[in-house]
Amino acid sequence: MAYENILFEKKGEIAVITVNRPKALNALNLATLSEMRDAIKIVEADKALRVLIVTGAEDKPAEGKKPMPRAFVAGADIVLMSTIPAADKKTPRDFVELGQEVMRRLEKLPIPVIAAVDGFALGGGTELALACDIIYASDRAKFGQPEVKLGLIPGFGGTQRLPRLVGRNLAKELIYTGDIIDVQRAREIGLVNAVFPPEALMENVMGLAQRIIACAPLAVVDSKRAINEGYHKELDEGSRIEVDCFMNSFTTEDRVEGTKAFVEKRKPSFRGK
Ligand code: CO8
Repeated sequence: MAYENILFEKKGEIAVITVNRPKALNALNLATLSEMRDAIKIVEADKALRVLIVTGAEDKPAEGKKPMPRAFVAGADIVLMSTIPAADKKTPRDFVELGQEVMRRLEKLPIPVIAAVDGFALGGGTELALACDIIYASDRAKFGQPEVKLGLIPGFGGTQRLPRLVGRNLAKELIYTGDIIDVQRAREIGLVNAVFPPEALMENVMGLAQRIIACAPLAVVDSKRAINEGYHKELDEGSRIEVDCFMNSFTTEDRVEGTKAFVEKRKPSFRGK
């Protein structure tokens, strides 16, 4: 599939999806979400991939023109939403369900997904970052769920994932007011893992990806499964899930190699088996 709204690249064991509508601050319309779904399905099927990075494209204006503000994703496409009459129940449902599917597919990918957020991550942009495992951001990143200012509510998972990540009442404050927060505040409330100058963001995201890739592939996948499947469960059930995932990793050749390499004081050579 040829993409018009995203860039999709594989760099060795790392895949990168870049939302690429910088003239609309990378806003998510139906075509963009469909292309993202398609690319995520490719990542799901490609067992050689170890990490997925999700980011937003920078505007490259014609000479003499001012670039658009830097954005990860400035939300769902408001221009498109403004054309949907209140009586139309089908278009917004298709739109919101597609967005939900994209977020869920990202979250459920077996491999880790890193959001690299430079600039505005608003509405669907914060929600896209929330569906990723880890959020690295630039010092000019801004987050928020401004939907109530438009007469709607978050629809790509914000009312569900934001309270789970930052706590119910902080999420309520952000969602009821539509306040936009800077990256320091986002870091303070646990929304962002780490902050870098814009020019150092991708290098640090790649460094994180490489640190993950240096570990045993199946152990990373089992860790993600244990955390995601156990997160919303009672501790007893979560602990049972952890035992299952632990057993999965413990019975791999990589576990034998990893523990032996430690004893033999050498670097392990993992094969993903
Ligand atoms: N959708 C479409 N176009 C957008 C969006 C957007 N979300 N955000 C910005 N743009 C466009 C602008 O229309 C403008 O285009 P043009 O140059 O053609 O007029 C261009 O990007 C630049 O934007 P601004 O001129 O506004 O730039 P500023 O620097 O003045 O402001 C902001 C930057 C603060 C980011 C501002 O653009 C803004 O507030 N954007 C909207 C942010 C927002 O409210 N996002 C939430 C959207 S709702 C949502 O995400 C709900 C998810 C669930 C949807 C369910 C679907 C049914």
